[in-house]
Amino acid sequence: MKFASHYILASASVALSASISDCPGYTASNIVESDGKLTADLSLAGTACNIYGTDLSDLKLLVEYQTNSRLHVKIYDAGLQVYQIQESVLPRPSNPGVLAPDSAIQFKLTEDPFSFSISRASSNEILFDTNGTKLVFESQYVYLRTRLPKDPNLYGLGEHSDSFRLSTDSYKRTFWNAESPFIPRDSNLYGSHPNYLEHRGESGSHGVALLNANGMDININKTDSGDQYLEYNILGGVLDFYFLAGSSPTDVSRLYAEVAGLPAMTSYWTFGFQQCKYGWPDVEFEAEVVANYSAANIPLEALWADIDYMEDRRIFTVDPEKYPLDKMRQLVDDLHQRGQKYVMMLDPGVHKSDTYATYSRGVAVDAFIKAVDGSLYRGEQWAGEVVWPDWFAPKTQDWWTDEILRFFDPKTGIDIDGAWNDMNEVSNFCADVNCEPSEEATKRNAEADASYKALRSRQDSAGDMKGLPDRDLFNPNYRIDNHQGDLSIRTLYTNNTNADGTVQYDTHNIHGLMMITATRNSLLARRPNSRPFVLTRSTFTGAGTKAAHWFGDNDSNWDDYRATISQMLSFAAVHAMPMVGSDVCGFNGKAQEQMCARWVLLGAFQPFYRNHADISAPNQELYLWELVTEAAQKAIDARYRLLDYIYTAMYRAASTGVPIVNPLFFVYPNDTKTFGIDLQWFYGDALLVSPVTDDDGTSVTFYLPDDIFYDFWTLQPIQGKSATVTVDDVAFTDIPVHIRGGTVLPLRSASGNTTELVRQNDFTLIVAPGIDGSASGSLYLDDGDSVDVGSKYSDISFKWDGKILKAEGTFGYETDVVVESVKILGGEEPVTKEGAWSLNEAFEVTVS
Ligand SMILES: *[C@@H]1O[C@H](CO)[C@@H](O)[C@H](O)[C@H]1NC(C)=O
Ligand SMILES: *[C@@H]1O[C@H](CO)[C@@H](O)[C@H](O)[C@H]1NC(C)=O
Ligand SMILES: *[C@@H]1O[C@H](CO)[C@@H](O)[C@H](O)[C@H]1NC(C)=O
Ligand SMILES: *[C@@H]1O[C@H](CO)[C@@H](O)[C@H](O)[C@H]1NC(C)=O
Ligand SMILES: *[C@@H]1O[C@H](CO)[C@@H](O)[C@H](O)[C@H]1NC(C)=O
Ligand SMILES: *[C@@H]1O[C@H](CO)[C@@H](O)[C@H](O)[C@H]1NC(C)=O
Ligand SMILES: CC(=O)N[C@H]1CO[C@H](CO)[C@@H](O)[C@@H]1O
Repeated sequence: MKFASHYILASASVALSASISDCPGYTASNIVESDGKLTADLSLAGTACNIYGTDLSDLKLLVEYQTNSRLHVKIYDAGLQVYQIQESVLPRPSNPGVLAPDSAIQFKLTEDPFSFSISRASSNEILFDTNGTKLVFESQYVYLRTRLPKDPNLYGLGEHSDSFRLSTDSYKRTFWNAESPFIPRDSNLYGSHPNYLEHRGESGSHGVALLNANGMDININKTDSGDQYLEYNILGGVLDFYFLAGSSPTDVSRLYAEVAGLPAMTSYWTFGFQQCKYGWPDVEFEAEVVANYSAANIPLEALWADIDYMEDRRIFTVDPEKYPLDKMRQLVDDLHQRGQKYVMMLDPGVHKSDTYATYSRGVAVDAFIKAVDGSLYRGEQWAGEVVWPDWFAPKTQDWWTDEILRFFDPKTGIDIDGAWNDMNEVSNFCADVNCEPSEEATKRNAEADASYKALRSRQDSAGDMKGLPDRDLFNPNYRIDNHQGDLSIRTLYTNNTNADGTVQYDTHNIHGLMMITATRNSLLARRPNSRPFVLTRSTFTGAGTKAAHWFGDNDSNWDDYRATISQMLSFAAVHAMPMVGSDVCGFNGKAQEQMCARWVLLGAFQPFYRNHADISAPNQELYLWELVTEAAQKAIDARYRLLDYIYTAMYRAASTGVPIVNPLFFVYPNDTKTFGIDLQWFYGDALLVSPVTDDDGTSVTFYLPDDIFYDFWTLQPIQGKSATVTVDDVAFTDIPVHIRGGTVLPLRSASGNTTELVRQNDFTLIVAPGIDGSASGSLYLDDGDSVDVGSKYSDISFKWDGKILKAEGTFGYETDVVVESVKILGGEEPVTKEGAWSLNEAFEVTVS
């Protein structure tokens, strides 16, 4: 969904006489060290510089050795007034506590001026070091800088559309969730994940996660004398750091998931191919899309409904003419009968109209955000004049669940299989303070907010961590580089107060996370034993525990096709959000046939796989072109045969935090040539995908590490030589994919037109021996949908030693599906052994 018109308020830039280097810093005292813990007081070391706010004179330092590989460092105000992210929104990891000497990373304090460093215990290598610049901790500005080695390999700090390995020269990452049509480069986008992974090759990887929701700029740059640094410039909140010591990049992902929360396990069907379009005219047209997919022999797993279905763009309504309820129910029934799914959009903006029941019921329980005088805070969204849920208000969740239960009631309403939360940054079509929600909208709803005079005011009491009083919440002196302009442009006013006394200035970036949390809870209320499926545009640290994410309103061009790879890698490998993907073929603009064919193949090897386009873009359903149809049949066939392989990777991500897809350096951490690669990736950890990436190109030059690989399509071996390989004449219906030697790939022997049918097919095990002749892999099986599968799952490991393939593990999921063949790669031709090995117990296959 997009809103493309731009106009930005000119804002006065603040003339500064002082500079950060004039600030006095802090002095540490009263240092207390006990088992696995250190605390200290930090006092302002001189005259306040008050550069962008008021310097806080008394801070506290808390250092906790939480596990052998996780160190928590928190710097916060002694008065406990400064905003801290509510535990209810972002639960913190538990702290088992270890003794400091047992930790793989060590904290070192310098008292005056206060600074600290983090080093790796095994090598004393410094990972993070604030020496040389002074901490600034003000009411509306927090500043901290760490030195870094020359030209470091840094990844993460999403959401952005820049290279995966971040630029280290004059690079600014801004964090302020915003409507971002065309996903601009070098800009803040829809989500905020201020954590990074740094990879240092043979000496290891580590992670630095900052839990802070305030707007910020993180600068990665060099001083005039060439010293590399990374610095935080934050509009408020506390410095709440988790330092993660990994031995490998994969370890860092795993450790980060302990902090942000393990990703939600999604249902098997969510890996199917899905189709959406903003601007489908009516329900008959949708039914035709479904029929045309069947007729074209392109499997369609789920159909999506954008805002077209609503009456006057109001959530929880259907357009009585174009999308009447009875026909919608028929459509969903038909889909369900064929094993297909239906997902519908739910935006946060609620049309403000007394004749609209959803709104009235929300008003009755005080579910909406209020303005300074206690009246409802109004803005403009698809429905016209709208109000927004205050997710902090005590009854908002119940109201939201009630609306969802009513509208999506399987007996009387639309029995959806998932929900899509869009515009939840929050996006407001009202640009600025001079905007009145559109006249037409206001006319329709011209009535006073008489019942809203209960003034909502911030609580200023000490100790509640709800935000310091007396700040300029509208125009802070430090300006982050928000591409929309001032903080409140095209979103909620940052000076609005939430029901719990916190302010939007501090909580803006978590609105989307709160909405998807509420939606997920509501979906669980309607189907208590089905894994809820929520797709969100806006994200924050921890969003992977609730939802899937697509990369927003990109463009139907080759640049955005390429950008999907680094976007996917950042989310899946660094931000603990495995279920991600782009709008296949692009959202804005006209999709060109050859590009769409390539994109369908690319998307088939990314976790979330959906075609979607804007209302102003021509239709781009895959069956509309012959070439794309052929590409789609090939792509989806491969994807579906690999479905259990990727579902197993999803299970690993959800149960341990290891990434579902891998950058090359995750698999080859000592190979420096892999560190900058973001046009290739591993789907799971065994399949290397190397798409054609040049505009309209038919050849691709890609990197093969020093290892043995096997062409996924022909099964022929190819020895990698730490060098690039060029393949010419790659048809628009082809994508180079290689199996990494040393792996066992469980493949369904045949695909199916829905994932339900795929699940009924037997398996082929592809054994791809490594250089030493051995191989291993695994297969996770369950019913594909239950929230709690209990002991009814199988987790089978495969080990090939050159002669015997052993399958062992847990066999709790009963199935008639068997392994019908084992294929050993490596020779001129694969050696195939046929059989019918049950997946309900351990087995061995000898192949000679
Ligand atoms: C901090 O940096 C200064 C100047 O580079 C150096 O002299 C000093 O030893 C450093 N202190 C620590 C604790 O590293
Ligand atoms: C990076 O540092 C250079 C040299 O000090 C400076 O000119 C430039 O503005 C800095 N870039 C950013 C994004 O701060
Ligand atoms: C990378 O190098 C380190 C240090 O030399 C070594 O311990 C590690 O096993 C190597 N990793 C791989 C995957 O080769
Ligand atoms: C479905 O296919 C028919 C026959 O090719 C075509 O006339 C119709 O426009 C298609 N409908 C949609 C919604 O794509
Ligand atoms: C899938 O194929 C089966 C028969 O092969 C057919 O009965 C069914 O309608 C098809 N389903 C879809 C969604 O095309
Ligand atoms: C926020 O600031 C704007 C602009 O100064 C003002 O119009 C509005 O009343 C303020 N709202 C609150 C809730 O303080
Ligand atoms: C990020 C990016 O490449 N955005 C592009 C999206 O498409 C528009 C229109 O073609 C370009 O102007 C943007 O640069």
